[in-house]
Amino acid sequence: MSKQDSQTVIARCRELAAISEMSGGTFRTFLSPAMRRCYEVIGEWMKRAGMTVRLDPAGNLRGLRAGLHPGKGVLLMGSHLDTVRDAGAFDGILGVILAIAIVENLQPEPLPFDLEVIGFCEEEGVRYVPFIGSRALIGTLDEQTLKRTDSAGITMADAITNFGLDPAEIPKAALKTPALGFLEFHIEQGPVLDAAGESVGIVTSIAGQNHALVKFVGSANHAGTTPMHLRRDALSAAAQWIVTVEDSARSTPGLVATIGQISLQPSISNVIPGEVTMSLDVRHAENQVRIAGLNAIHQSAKEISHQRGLELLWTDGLKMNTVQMDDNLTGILSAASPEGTRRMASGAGHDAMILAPHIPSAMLFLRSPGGISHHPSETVLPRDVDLALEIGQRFIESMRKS
Ligand code: HGY
Ligand code: MN
Ligand code: MN
Repeated sequence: MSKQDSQTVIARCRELAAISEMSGGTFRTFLSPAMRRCYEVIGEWMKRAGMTVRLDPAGNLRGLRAGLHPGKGVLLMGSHLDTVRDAGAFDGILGVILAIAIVENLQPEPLPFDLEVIGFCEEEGVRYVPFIGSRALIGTLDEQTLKRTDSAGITMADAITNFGLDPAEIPKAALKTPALGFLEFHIEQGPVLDAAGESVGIVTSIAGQNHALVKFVGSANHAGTTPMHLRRDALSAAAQWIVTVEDSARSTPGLVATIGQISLQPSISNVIPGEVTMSLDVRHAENQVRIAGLNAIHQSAKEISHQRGLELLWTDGLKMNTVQMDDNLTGILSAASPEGTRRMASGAGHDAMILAPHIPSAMLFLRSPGGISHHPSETVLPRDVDLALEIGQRFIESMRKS
């Protein structure tokens, strides 16, 4: 069997990047037609690597290489298949394609334990909520979440049914065999490795994050006849708040705060905006600092809405504390990596943060040239992918012996 190398891995990621629900860019969401095509293509590669393939009831694509002693547990590798809008070709999918190549490159004799490669169905949360697939794997995808609707008003349960799966079967997506561990390869998505001229980094922890939906409610009115002192302009309030959000984050080392989405009503050029709704994403490696930053940002929204006589509607969303990777598994990964490989925290969220509290988890970052991600110019270097393939082989051989 020919050895899979970086050329195959990168070509496969770029092939999948063209399987998209937007023209001229990469965009793949939960159980979309593009995702179905992605399952078919990756499923073939999994079969070629000697794995049996199934789609679990939550829409996770799962390739299994049976071991000699199934009772010995299962080693998991993988990452997510979905993307943000106008994404790069490597976020998430690289972790799945690398894992398949590592399996394909293994010696033919079976491992003592099962090896499963998982392509998680939705991590970004663009269509519904983040971490659907990894939450289904650990059995925490609840009924409430299945009732969430997408922008077309379709519930998650209906999306699953429309795709040809059965939401009632979702508990069967949960892991049955004890897991020896979970290893996720992922691009760093930041500037650290590139600035240091290093290929790979070993992840120590994944930063916690809080999301919120923030709405300023004022009064729409005539743009020509309403004097400035009589206005309750929701967009001016939002603009003032957005600058305070940035100031808060800039003044706290390591705190990041992002307003990625904004919509206003009625959004007509000669009408004063009556309502503005924004998304808020706040993260930090330390929980207390993140919470303190979030509270300060919330307080500033209250003050601005009060000063301007507006109403503030604040809806908390995702709340996740910082998650530590497993010491033992990270030690095995470190021993499989070049001497002196950097250890680093992750500012980005990953499926490993859902699994880590339940399954010993480790992550290896690959350099992001230019530190760019969630953007079409996201890329990887062949030599870094070749090194990751070698590290993955050594990691599995160590697990074989342990
Ligand atoms: O938002 C994140 O950190 C990840 O890309 N979902
Ligand atoms: Mn992402
Ligand atoms: Mn990702």
